[in-house]
Amino acid sequence: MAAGSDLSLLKNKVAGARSLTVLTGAGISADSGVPTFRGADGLWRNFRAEDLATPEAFERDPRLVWEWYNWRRELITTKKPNPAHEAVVELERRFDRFWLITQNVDGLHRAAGSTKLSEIHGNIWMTRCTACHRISENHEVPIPILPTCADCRELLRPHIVWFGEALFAADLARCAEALERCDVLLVVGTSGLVYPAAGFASVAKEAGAFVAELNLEPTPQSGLMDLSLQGRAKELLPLLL
Ligand code: BJW
Ligand code: ZN
Repeated sequence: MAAGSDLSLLKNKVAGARSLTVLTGAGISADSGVPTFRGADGLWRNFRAEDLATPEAFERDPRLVWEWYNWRRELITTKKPNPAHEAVVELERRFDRFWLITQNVDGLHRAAGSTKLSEIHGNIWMTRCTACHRISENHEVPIPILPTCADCRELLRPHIVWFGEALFAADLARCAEALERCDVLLVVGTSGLVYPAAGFASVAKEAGAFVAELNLEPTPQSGLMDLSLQGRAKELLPLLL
């Protein structure tokens, strides 16, 4: 658990901020029972990213990739937002200038009530047409394999940013603005290994923000943080309110 003095320092920084940005990763949803990617029980322990989470994998075997996403949908549909997601909603309510950047595709931030957010790696409850690029919400569990577009009948893919794919330019622009203008950046439950999100803490710090990490364990990014709190997101985040 975090040292009390660090906690009260961060609480003061948050209370004194005019603009707050929060960056979240799989660790915030771990407290809801959603598996992370790189931990001891992480998804990449049992599945190879290159077989499932790349455009090449989908081209090679769309059925296999959709089966994996159906399995993830089944798992996530049973999960609910936890007190950490709820604390983020409360932070959004308290700040006029607030932005949430999440790498999570599970939709739990939206389910909790967050509205000012960029889901930079997409959303597992959305599909995108491989031909006409139409994006649609779809909550079917399981989704019938192979799903096709209601408009043009071509193959649908998950609306997810896979390895080697560029993030959406509009999301990146929105994130850059939120990182450059914030007084405080909270980095919650991410290993800080996947770019471009792994570079976001440096962007905010170089722009003058106070940058704090909330994570179960130290990460490769801990050294650049102004403060690193160790503990569960669902316990730490509510303490900042
Ligand atoms: C807790 C907790 C609790 C646990 N409380 N904390 C070499 C090869 C190929 C690619 C690259 C390469 N080198 C660099 C790249 C680029 C690549 C990259 O960064 N790779 C690195 C891994 C090396 N990045 C990309 O490819 C990105 N695109 C890109 O760069 O495009 C460039 C481009 C420009 C122009 C044209 C074309 C291209 C895209 C990255 C997309 C990432 N997508 C994924 C998977 C999607 C599949 C899916 O989910 O369905 O997104 S990867 C996966 O990692 C997922 C996550 O969002 C992302 C980040 O993971 P996260 O959230 O940090 O989770 P974990 O598991 O790593 O960490 C959990 C943390 O929580 C841990 O620290 C725990 O301690 C903590 N924790 N319980 C608090 N209770
Ligand atoms: Zn279409």
